[in-house]
Amino acid sequence: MATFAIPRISRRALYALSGATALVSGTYVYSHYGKRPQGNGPNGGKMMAAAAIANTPFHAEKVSHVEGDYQKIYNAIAEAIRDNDEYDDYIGWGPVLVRYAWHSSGTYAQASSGCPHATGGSFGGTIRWPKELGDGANNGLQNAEWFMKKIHDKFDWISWGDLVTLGGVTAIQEMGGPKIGWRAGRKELSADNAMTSRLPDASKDADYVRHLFARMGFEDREVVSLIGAHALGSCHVYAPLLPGQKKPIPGSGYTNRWTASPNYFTNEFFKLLVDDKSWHWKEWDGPKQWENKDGLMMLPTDMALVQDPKYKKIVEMYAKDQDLFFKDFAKDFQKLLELGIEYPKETKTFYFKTLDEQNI
Ligand code: FMI
Repeated sequence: MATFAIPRISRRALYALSGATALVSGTYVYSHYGKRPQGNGPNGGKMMAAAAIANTPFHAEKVSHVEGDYQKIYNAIAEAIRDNDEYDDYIGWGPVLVRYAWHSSGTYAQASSGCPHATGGSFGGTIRWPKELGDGANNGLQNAEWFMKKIHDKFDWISWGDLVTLGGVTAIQEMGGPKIGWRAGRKELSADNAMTSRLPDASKDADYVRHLFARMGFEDREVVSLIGAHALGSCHVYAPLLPGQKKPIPGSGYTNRWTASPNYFTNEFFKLLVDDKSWHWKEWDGPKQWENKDGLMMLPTDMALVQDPKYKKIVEMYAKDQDLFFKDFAKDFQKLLELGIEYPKETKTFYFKTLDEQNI
């Protein structure tokens, strides 16, 4: 695609085959409300009586654009993914766009006794503000912003929150994943609303994961299905270089891929957790991570999903039944992307066609 400075190499076959801080620290949660007690329950403290309302403080607007307008943006993102498939050693752009959508949404915190209404989430598109994008947990997502900026230059009427989440939906579907329902109407919020230090820390255990995701309102089964997206993509000590970029920017510090098909959405992540008997701590100078005989990786929080008996049952279920995983993931990913948002009753849920389905 001409607007991307990367040479066009179309290799669909290879593409298909190749394979937040209310930082929970002790018992306190740091939010922009300051340090507040988190409480012991998985909901991070006693919920407010009016939690149902307080948990959806962002009111989506009634949009004037129709489904076909958004399908055009879907197609522009999908074509840019397809036509620039050499990015990140031929993993391509899909996985980083999924991570971008997740990190924009995963800043969400429900209302609780310390915080009278919910905050964060994808609504305001605040991940593009330097303060939020520069959060350590977002290392490497500068590349996703670079990619999306070119799409926004062409379709400047779409809000950033809508664009970032639509990017995640497009990437999942184009990488062979399930159809994800998507709704428009997010509005821009100013840089004052940028959230930092709210995303999970990959070095932690199952209890930490359970509490962190409960802050967003997710239960065990939803947490496991969402983390199943680690079938995709790779960890990076340094983010892949962009065209013309000389000095690499830091990634998460972890390294390698989770599965042998990092640009194809599957239940392979769960199968590897259940079936592979060769997992051991990687010997290296970097952060603690697991490695198997084939050089694939797991984060400590990934391995926590088979160390915790409740999580493990769900992992085993998804390892056996990819259709069930796809069904759950579609529902849970849409929930993630819509955290904190109340839509006008007439808002339609769109299900976009893939490029293949349109013979493009
Ligand atoms: Fe994950 N992720 N993730 N992830 N993620 C990635 C990459 C990555 C964590 C940590 C983590 C979810 C949850 C969580 C997703 C999707 C999702 C990396 C490597 C790390 C360290 C980043 C890099 O480039 O080095 C946790 C432990 C902390 C934030 C965590 O809870 C969820 C819920 C999802 C989707 C729903 C994807 C697709 C990638 C690959 C990105 C890429 O660039 O390849």
